[in-house]
Amino acid sequence: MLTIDAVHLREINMPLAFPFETSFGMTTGRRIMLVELESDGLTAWGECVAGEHPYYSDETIDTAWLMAETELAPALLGAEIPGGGCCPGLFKQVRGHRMAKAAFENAVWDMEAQQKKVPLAELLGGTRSIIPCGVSIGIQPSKQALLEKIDEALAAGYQRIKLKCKHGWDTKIFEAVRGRWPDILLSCDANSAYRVKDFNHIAEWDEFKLLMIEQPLWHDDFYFHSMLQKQLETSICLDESIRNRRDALAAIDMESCRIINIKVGRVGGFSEAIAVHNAAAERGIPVWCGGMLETGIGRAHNIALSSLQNFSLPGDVSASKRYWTEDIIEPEVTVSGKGEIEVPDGIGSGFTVRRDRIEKLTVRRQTMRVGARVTA
Ligand code: OSB
Ligand code: MG
Repeated sequence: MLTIDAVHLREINMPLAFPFETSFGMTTGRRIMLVELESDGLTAWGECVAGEHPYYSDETIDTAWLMAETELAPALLGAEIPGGGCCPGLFKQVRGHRMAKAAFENAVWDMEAQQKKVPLAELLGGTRSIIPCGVSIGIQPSKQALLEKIDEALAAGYQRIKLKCKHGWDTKIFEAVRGRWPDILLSCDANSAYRVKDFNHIAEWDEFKLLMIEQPLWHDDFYFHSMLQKQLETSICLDESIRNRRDALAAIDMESCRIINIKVGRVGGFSEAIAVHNAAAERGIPVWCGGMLETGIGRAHNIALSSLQNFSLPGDVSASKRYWTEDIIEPEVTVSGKGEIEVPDGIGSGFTVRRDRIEKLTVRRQTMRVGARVTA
């Protein structure tokens, strides 16, 4: 059994090593909420992947902070629970706010792994000792700049290249990339940039033999994706639309996609991520682990999740140095020349959190304890 004695919330501000542009906007630095839990002398961390603006999902770091403070920390503090699997129950009265919930739930799983002295990956049911890695390459200032980025990623060994796309940065770009690299695993991610009038335009991409087209239409849609999938040879992969296991079942049944991107924050924590993974596995739908420009804390959790068997396609979980000049964990996440990350076999996440570095990056903090609340 675990009892959470204290919750520490922090906001850290971290500049990205390289700007990241998607169809919904440009990110140059991140404001990130971290959750640190204390239980019986142990400490565990969780990262909230909500962005600064509600452009990818309706949550932001500020809504997550509010929910953490007013609902989630009070629900968790003092509760006596066996582990992370109990969090969905504790939080069930709160509708939505899945990224905020995931930051807490994932920290509790991490704590449980430490208490049981097992690797987090093993606790989650993972079986893979190495995970295949891809990269997500943002929209670049020029085609030449993009080709250079791809060159670098391939030279580093990454197994799949995903191109962010939007109107004006799609067909011509795919043509140039395919012209230069006819055989690489290539995919694209539109983050909902297209509409029904674009179906014929998207169908032209079949000639590029993309591994998948990620979330071409509305962020909350299954029906029109199903209409589009009927007109494509290329597989659709859903990201934004899949909030939970039931969404995955609906999307699979309606043939809205043939591949699912699982982001543990988007689905509300490890319990639901495992449920989506299992539902997809039972129906022969491969999944891969998405990324949200995480620090090492979220990245370590993504690695543990990616060790589950049906994470069979290369994910967006890549090396720390692609995002940060200096990460907040030790060792930093590295990718081998074969484009693989080793799943740590140490206790817990297998990484150490660098408190000194976090301290320097912290711009806001709050501590809550059972029966008392202290603002620092
Ligand atoms: O749609 O997968 C996405 C980043 C922020 C928001 C949404 C997405 C992304 C990425 C980056 O593609 C993945 C990563 O490298 O972390
Ligand atoms: Mg995506």
